[in-house]
Amino acid sequence: MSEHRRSAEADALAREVIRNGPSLDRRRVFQVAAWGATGAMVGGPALAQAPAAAPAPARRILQKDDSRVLNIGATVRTGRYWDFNTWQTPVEQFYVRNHYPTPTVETHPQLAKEAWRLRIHGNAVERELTITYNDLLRMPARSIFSIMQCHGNGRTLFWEQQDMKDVSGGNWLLGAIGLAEWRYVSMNQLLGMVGLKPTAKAALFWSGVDGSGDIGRPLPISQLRERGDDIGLAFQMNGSDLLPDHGAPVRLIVPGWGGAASTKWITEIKIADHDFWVRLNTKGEVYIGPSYQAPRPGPNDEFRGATAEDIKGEPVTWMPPMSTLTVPLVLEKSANVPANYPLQRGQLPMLTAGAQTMTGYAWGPQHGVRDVDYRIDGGAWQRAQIRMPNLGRYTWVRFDFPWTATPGDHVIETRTTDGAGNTQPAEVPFNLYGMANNAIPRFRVRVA
Ligand SMILES: Nc1nc2c(c(=O)[nH]1)N[C@H]1C(S)=C(S)[C@@H](COP(=O)(O)O)O[C@H]1N2
Ligand SMILES: [Mo]
Repeated sequence: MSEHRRSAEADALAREVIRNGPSLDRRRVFQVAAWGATGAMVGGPALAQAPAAAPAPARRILQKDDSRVLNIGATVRTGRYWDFNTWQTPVEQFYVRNHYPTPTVETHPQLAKEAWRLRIHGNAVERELTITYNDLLRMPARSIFSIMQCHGNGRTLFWEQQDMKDVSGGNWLLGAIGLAEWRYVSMNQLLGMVGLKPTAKAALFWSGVDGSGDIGRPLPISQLRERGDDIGLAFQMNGSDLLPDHGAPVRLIVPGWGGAASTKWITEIKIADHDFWVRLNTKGEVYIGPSYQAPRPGPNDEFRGATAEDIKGEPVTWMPPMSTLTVPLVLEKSANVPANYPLQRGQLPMLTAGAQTMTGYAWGPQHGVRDVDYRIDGGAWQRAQIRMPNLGRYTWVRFDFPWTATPGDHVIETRTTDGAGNTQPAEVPFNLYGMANNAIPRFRVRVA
């Protein structure tokens, strides 16, 4: 029973975090919540005996509309980052990246909370486990503030700043990112229940629900060993149950890695003593180009919906340090200008002459943000003021700086340096799908 007491304590502490905000030492919460290794709740029957959670309050299910995001493709919506002014991104303003139409309970009854099942299995777990949505709600949950960001964020800079017309993909500008508070059950909790064998090499997180059922991504087991408290199964975003667009009822979150690792509508976790190759880590979301080397599969690796010939490039992982002003980028060379973009092709955003406060966002989830610099018209780099809150490496920071704008056209550049001293480069080498372009963005403005 002591495990259940500790779970209640973890929940009480989590509530305290939410009440008290950033000042509370979150690590304390995380330590208390990491109790899964004792494995008391193993298997279906034991779960069924666990004390029932309080019924969740009824929540209105919103289907996202396009009034506060920008439609850049049939199933793809970018955040209007030039309109952002909050630290936490409201769900209505959060980007959506779906390879296929959003599956809902109507189209996919297995996504109903009562029907949803997650199977954890494979030759590197001690005991296989299938859990229901209610089982998940009974487990100790954590809260984490983390950005979610598509690997393709910044792709536009390949076209606009580096003249790389061969780069293909959606025109995200710098809006394929948002920051949410995620409520989740950690992988450490789940791994404690299934028992991880020392032979474990990789874990495949699989949906199999949307589209042709080919979406999922593996993680090397080192990620789960190093960050098992941070990676987990999320069921709430900003305090409300997940929307269908964001993976309802349950999705994976892998803070800091590009969004493709964070499988939505998840139904299966397979943990094995070999690597996995699927569409998204062979030819789907990989670095393909002369500067990158395609990995070689091992003899016992498992292929699901992909073959060895499909392995075309390096799988993408951490997102590098990046920054943006809340100013729309000028679109001149991109193949298309999204409908409803606030600027026509080649048009510059207008600013009023005189004293301005320029605002922006900076992030670098592997090591956190150390400094943000800016420069005007190629002048000297100056330090921007970073504003609170700043809750650790997985969150972004807001920054600002004063600028006395003089009439005429100007170029403003912003640059993040992360905690390990990595700084945004002037240019990024070509890769076919335009992954992770963190080149220093150049914002052109017209002052009148
Ligand atoms: N099942 C499934 N999971 C998925 C995807 C998808 O199309 N299907 N898209 C991935 C990609 S590429 C990204 S960037 C994130 C986007 O998450 P969001 O739409 O909640 O912002 O989900 C990831 N998980
Ligand atoms: Mo993505």
